[in-house]
Amino acid sequence: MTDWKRKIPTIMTSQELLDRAFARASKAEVPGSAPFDAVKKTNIAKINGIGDMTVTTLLKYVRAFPRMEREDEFFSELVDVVIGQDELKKALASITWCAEKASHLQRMYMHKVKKADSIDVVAKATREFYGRFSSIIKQIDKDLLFAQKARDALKVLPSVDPEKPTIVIAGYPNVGKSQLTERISSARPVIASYPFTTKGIQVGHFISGWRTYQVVDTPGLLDRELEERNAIELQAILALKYLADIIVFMFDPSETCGYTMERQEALLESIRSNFSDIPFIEVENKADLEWGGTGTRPRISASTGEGVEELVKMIEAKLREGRMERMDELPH
Ligand SMILES: Nc1nc2c(ncn2[C@@H]2O[C@H](COP(=O)(O)OP(=O)(O)OP(=O)(O)O)[C@@H](O)[C@H]2O)c(=O)[nH]1
Ligand SMILES: [Mg+2]
Repeated sequence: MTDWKRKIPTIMTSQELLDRAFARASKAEVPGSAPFDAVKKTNIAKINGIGDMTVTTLLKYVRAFPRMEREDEFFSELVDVVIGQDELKKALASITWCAEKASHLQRMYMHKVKKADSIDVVAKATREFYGRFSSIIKQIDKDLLFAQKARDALKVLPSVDPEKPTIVIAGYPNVGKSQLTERISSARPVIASYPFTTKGIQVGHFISGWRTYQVVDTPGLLDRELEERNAIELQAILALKYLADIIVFMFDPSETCGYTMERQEALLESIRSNFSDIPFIEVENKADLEWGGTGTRPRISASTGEGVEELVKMIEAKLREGRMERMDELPH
């Protein structure tokens, strides 16, 4: 993951860009050999100042965004779900178009002022430049707003290291995924007694021996068709698809999460069939409550910590097993 996240500057609105450039230009004053010459040179300085400052800023914005072609699949799909890749591309293309157009106006009016033979012509050309320049910058206002929203969304996307062994915690909403993530890793996700508390992917780590594991907390998934999934759920699906070396599927047999075990089992089945090549560990959480656990799966309480240490050991063993199998597949 590159460090562009910290590099995308705050994106100004059209009005802010214009106000800043015009304010700077209003202070321009260039001496000349005669009063007319000074007026000309001052107006040229204004036009160039406004043009240069704005064009540089616009191009800086465009360059600051990551090029999706260069990013890994997980990241580029995540950006698509959270922001919309096509919309982002369109917004950046409009901003580039505007920068070119602004630069063209700058050159054109600079020449007009240079060639002017009276103060009136200089004043008229400068006024015209201000008008046309404002109008094209205003045309990209919605693109700038979109870019600003995209910037904010990009900033909170998780940094994942594709090299690290990764445990993805999945399950129905409100079953305790975040509570478990917090208990076993450095992540500090929000935990709350309502569904869809977690709205994006959260990444934490834990170290065991010489190994660092990545733990990914995902938004809750409902048992429904992929096409019906919303942007929040799709992030969980992407984590399963691209990141998981192992999936910890969590049940809440107390059903205090608000969903029946039947529906939770149905979700497990559909996830299993979609990700059949990834090892699963099924656990039943909230064992500290009055609870209809099946007795066939490890029982834990993410709240009290009961059974969690054993679960972590089981995860590590299963990851080790998977690594051995992959090594066996290598040519000897
Ligand atoms: N009694 C009990 N409550 C728990 C346990 N684990 C989690 N909870 C509670 O269950 C609720 C949901 O916990 P979260 O960790 O936010 O659940 P989640 O699965 O991350 O939920 P979403 O992010 O909404 O999908 C919270 O009120 C937790 O305090 C547990 O082991 N026992
Ligand atoms: Mg959560």
